[in-house]
Amino acid sequence: MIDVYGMSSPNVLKIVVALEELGLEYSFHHIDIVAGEQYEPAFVALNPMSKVPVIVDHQGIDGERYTVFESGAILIYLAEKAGKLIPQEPRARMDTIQWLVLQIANVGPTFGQHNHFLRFAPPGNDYAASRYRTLAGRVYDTLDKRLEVSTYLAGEDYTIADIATYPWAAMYHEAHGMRWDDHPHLRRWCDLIAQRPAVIKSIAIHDEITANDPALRPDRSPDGVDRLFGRGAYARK
Ligand SMILES: N[C@@H](CCC(=O)N[C@@H](CS)C(=O)NCC(=O)O)C(=O)O
Repeated sequence: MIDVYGMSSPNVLKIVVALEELGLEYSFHHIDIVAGEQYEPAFVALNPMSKVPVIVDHQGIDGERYTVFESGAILIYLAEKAGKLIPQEPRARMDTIQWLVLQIANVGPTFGQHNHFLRFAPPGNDYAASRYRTLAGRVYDTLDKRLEVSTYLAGEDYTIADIATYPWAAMYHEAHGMRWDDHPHLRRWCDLIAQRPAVIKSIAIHDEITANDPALRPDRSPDGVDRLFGRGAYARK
């Protein structure tokens, strides 16, 4: 059994998709990041960065309990455990790792910042908003160019690189003010992945996670939101 700690988030959806694709048994636990549950000692013991997702595999490495944080590391762990979704052939394996790392280093951080300045920042951040829109556009363009010449990100096989990237591209492309006409190959790939039974099931599970996420409740604490975003009294002096 694998315990998954998470919330409504593309980084968490990645893990649900991988678990569903691999048919691994898991149990989901909400972490309320507005209430600050990520800073409780029991959670910090699982992830020193105080972020979700985290998994605890009770039959992990050597059969012992094993904890993994960082969504990219979790995807590698699950794929290695099951012997699927990461090719063994050296070239295909390295291609998978490169595109997975591109997601972790570029897609997540850049889309996350673009989202923040587009939806959550107070007015008066034109420089940052424009910078992250430009950088996000560059990432979408890069994915589109790759998918013009390759069925999936790492080649002809569906891998953890696709699982890592799909939730971000599918959830945010339109919300980020991008136009599908500019990214037809990305759209073809999104449509292809959206048909996978494990993805359909995972999105339904994620919709339920979203509906029950305490961090999204209308009565959530404004102070907790300030702490999450590092602003107001929580801004570092
Ligand atoms: N690089 C991390 C990013 C994880 C992340 O940013 N998690 C957010 C939710 S999507 C979080 O836990 N935020 C709480 C906080 O920063 O206090 C990963 O890929 O796992």
